[in-house]
Amino acid sequence: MILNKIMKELDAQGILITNMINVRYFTGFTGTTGVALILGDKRYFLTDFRYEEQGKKEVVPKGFQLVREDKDPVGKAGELIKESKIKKLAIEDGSVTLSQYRSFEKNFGNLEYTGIEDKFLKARMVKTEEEIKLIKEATKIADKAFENIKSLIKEGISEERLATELEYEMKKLGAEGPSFDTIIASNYRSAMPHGVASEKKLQKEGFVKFDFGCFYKGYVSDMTRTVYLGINPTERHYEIYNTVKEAQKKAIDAVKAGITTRELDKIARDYITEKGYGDCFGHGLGHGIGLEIHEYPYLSYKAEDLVLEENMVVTIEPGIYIEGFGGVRIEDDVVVKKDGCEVLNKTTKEFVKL
Ligand SMILES: [Mn+2]
Repeated sequence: MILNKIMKELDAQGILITNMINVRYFTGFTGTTGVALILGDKRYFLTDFRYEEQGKKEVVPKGFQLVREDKDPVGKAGELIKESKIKKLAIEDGSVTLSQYRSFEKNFGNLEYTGIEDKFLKARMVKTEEEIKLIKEATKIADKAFENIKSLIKEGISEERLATELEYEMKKLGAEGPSFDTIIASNYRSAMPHGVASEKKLQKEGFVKFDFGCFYKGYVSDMTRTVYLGINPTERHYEIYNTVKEAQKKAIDAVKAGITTRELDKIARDYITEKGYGDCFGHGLGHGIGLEIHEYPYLSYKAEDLVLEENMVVTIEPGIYIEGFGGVRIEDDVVVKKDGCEVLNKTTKEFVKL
């Protein structure tokens, strides 16, 4: 099992998992309060009265023993740790706060600590068939919701109202909610890569960029489409749009197990640079998705260069942004395969005029 392997690699005898995303990933627990504690070959899940029943159902099949502790989970973990006589405990160095760490030191006795977060993030990169199924469903919902609100994309409606309609559609289609603050950026605002929907009303003759997604059974989707509202796009609108579209296609065509994240980023970036827009593509090409909207691996010249493996799920989302004019981004979620990839989003990427 992966936890034992990681523990061995770190030369630790115990792992404390407090980040709820990792708790869910390793124990199956979907509630909001609980910690997992691995001590040698023993696996405990500590939670309170509210989650006793749900916790048992979820974590026992994953090999965890539920320990109910209503008052002091850290103190209880301390008792178990002291009994086990372990010497080195791995904790999530990327998410444990200083005050949590101080309370560990106070409650756990004399221990050596080591960080485990990076190994957890890497363990989560390659998805299981079950995880891929859920991400696919989340992607389907996003595609369908976008289709369902298309008739509302008109002059005069506010970005916020449109975002509300989109999120409502996703929920009606079975989503738990949006996977991040819905981005709808119209006209000059489309030049902002992360322009969260504002009270601005849509106006004619400009781009409208939609970047959105949903949670489905804990797993996310993330997609971006840019449409043109109006009837007279300029040459520049077409040029920018087609450059992004072609850059995205080149990157998608290159996705397969074995290529590295930086190689992929470079394919899209080189093309955009060749077309004269290199300075207008300031973010990475994409990122992993799963239980979180941004996960390893990051497809960026700024991030660690990692080799893509089969069944990683990543976004491919190049963009060009020109202040005062507008911007375009096109984003799909793809599953890495041995000799290529499966593109999950089905919404058209042609230049759409509405
Ligand atoms: Mn994204």
